[in-house]
Amino acid sequence: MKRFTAIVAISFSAVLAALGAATPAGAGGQAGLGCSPGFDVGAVTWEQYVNLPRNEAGLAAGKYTEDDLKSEKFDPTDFNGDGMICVKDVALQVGSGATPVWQYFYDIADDNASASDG
Ligand SMILES: [Ca+2]
Repeated sequence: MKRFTAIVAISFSAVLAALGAATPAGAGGQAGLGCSPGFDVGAVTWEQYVNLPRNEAGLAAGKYTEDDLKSEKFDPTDFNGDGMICVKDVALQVGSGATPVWQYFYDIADDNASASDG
């Protein structure tokens, strides 16, 4: 039983570490796993994606559900099926004059999309 708790704790801190590494503050060097330069948040897993601030805000505001995010956003974007997508914080980039909808959304694209030539 104690082992299970330890594993959960390790997983949680790994997610936090990954999220920290993906914040714009650390941007510059890491383009992520095959993400285009504009995708400042980088490549994220579903766990990271659903916990991003704007998605959390959208969930809290009832703009969509976790199922919506998974079935309408994450899954259809993950073309190569590796469980990672690239995220761009549009509202952050266009500033406060942004179309309000971006308050609760990110622009997303598959990582390493050019590898889909199989
Ligand atoms: Ca992918």
